[in-house]
Amino acid sequence: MLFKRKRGWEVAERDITPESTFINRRSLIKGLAAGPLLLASGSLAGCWDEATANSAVQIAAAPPDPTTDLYPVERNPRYKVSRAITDEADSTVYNNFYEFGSHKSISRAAQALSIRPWTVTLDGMVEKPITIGIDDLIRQMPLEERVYRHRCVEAWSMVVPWSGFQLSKLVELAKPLSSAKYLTMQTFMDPDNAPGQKQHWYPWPYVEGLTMEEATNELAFMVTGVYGKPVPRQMGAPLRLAVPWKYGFKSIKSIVRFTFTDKRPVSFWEEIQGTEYGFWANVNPQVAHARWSQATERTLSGGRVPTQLYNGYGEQVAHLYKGMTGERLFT
Ligand SMILES: Nc1nc2c(c(=O)[nH]1)N[C@H]1C(S)=C(S)[C@@H](COP(=O)(O)O)O[C@H]1N2
Ligand SMILES: [Mo]
Repeated sequence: MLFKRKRGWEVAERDITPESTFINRRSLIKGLAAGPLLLASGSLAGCWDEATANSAVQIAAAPPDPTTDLYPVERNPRYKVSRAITDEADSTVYNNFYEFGSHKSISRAAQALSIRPWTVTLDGMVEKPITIGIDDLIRQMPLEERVYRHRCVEAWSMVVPWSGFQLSKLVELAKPLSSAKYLTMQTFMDPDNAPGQKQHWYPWPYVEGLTMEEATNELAFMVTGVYGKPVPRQMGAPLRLAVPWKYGFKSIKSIVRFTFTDKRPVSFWEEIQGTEYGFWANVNPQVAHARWSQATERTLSGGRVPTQLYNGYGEQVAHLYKGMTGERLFT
């Protein structure tokens, strides 16, 4: 995510690093041995936290994921993409997860995230608030695989075989009141293990939101796995959202709380730079970001392709926005 804030003391060079730096960094990472190179790429981009994140974090041998036996799950043929699925080796080492650093090479650092025990709270405007253990939740949901496009606002994209369940199933479990208009989602808060959360100029914890109509749309998907296995930490274990018609920052990772409300939430990036990252954030190639075009996207497999309105999902979601005026639907 690229943004600019004018606070002198921050000198946030890492935050305005052009994406070309990331591209160079990735090709470097692919071409050379990983360890020393990650350090080198850190200094390349001037990212103080990358060097620390990738060298200092001691990763204890993680216990096996208790949901491993559930995968692979059956692919739902309704959700397929004409482009090839992105290699796991590419999509699992190029991530946005600011809790572990404001750059793409957080996959090692993210292994410090403890994903058990993990509870999920459903509260706010509901019949009765519920707190449920993640394994109880996952095991009672109808799991399926869906191949979705993913389009980051920074104009890179991938095609991912997510496993999980439709968000509408979790909404049914929560039993929201009819007065609820929005669903707010919140990421864990654990600065000791997620060093990015010590960067106090960010409005932690990461928060995102959808309207109830969006949350109950068939495409809104809760991710618990990917590539036929439990979802890895860097991709948002143990529970992450996928809303493929919106820019990637809406797809919040490692969720601990779902709150039903009648007030539109201000999401993490909207709070940081609302003029560039709005609430709706629907993909549209004709509406440029304040600082770059959204007409095309660089795929993680290599090459550029045209970006599609609603990221190619207009048939399922365009009706949600019909006749809405006075809203910035596409930024
Ligand atoms: N909690 C949290 N969720 C997050 C982010 C983040 O920094 N923190 N980054 C977002 C952005 S900008 C994108 S593009 C996707 C990236 O998902 P991926 O790393 O699995 O590709 O996660 C989104 N969800
Ligand atoms: Mo993103």
